[in-house]
Amino acid sequence: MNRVVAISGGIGGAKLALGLYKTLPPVALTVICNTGDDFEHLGLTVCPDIDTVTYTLAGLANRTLGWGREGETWAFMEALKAIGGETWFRLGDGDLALHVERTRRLAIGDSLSAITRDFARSLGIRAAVLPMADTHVRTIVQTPEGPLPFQRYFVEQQCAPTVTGFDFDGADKARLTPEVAAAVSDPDVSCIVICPSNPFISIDPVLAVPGMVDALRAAPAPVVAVSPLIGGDAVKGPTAKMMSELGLELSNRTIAARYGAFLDGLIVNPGDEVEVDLPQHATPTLMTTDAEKTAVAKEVLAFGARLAS
Ligand code: FO1
Repeated sequence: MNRVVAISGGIGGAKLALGLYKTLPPVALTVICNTGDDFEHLGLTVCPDIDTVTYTLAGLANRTLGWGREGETWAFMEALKAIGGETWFRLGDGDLALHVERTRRLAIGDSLSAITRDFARSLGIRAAVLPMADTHVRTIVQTPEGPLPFQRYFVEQQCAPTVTGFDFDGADKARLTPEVAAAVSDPDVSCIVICPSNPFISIDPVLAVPGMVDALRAAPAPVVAVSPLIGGDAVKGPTAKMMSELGLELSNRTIAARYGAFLDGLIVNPGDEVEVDLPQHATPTLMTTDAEKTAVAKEVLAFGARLAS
């Protein structure tokens, strides 16, 4: 069986992961998720990108917010607010159950990989959902006013501060998990897909895990990135704002250069082609409907097959 590996952040990446999941035999997909957004909040371990991918593949994702669960209730947050608790980061009641159980299992020594696998199975997911690492990696956003933990920057401050750089605390001590290492080096994998996630805060933390870039460079399968830019802008989120604040050109040249060490091909939205020294394929990459998600997935798989042959 031809397996496919996707490397994903949260909302944008999960859309392509869902397209791949619906296109492939479900057990053929492995999604490696960013954990740089993870943090400890209200005594709980929060793993937004793992959970967004899990809820999306399980058909449970909140269609309006993109994160959390559809049909969520918020009694916990209302009760927390009434007693003066922290409410800047919202956990819905159903989502809270997952957080309590994950935190309980981490406390008894279970690995994040095992917990993520078990939750995915319980929710009926047949693909493999993997955290990029089992130890803490925490994205820190550097701003002129000082460093900000990722969710303080992203949710509490709504990405308003100017970004001057990023640190991935703990990345130097992280190790590729056996599952991640096996997936990337698997000779039965026909394509490794870098999802259209934010390169700085969703993909770079994964690449910061020691050994990841080398593993991608040595991978038997072609590595294909889907650009997060459409019409020279990001569909959603702070990708374009970060690029301009970091003094980078707002084009796919920047995306290609970012992944240049291991990239075999780049998929861009029509009109966003750039002169780069690697194969490029233009196809509409906006993924609002499920049909668009599977259409992009099919283009990615066909492009990957062309690169492999
Ligand atoms: N994003 C928000 O904008 N506000 C929130 O209150 C919020 C809560 C939240 C809870 C659980 C979860 O898994 C994700 C949550 N997100 C929230 C999304 C999250 O901050 C971002 O999507 C990612 O970290 C960026 O990929």
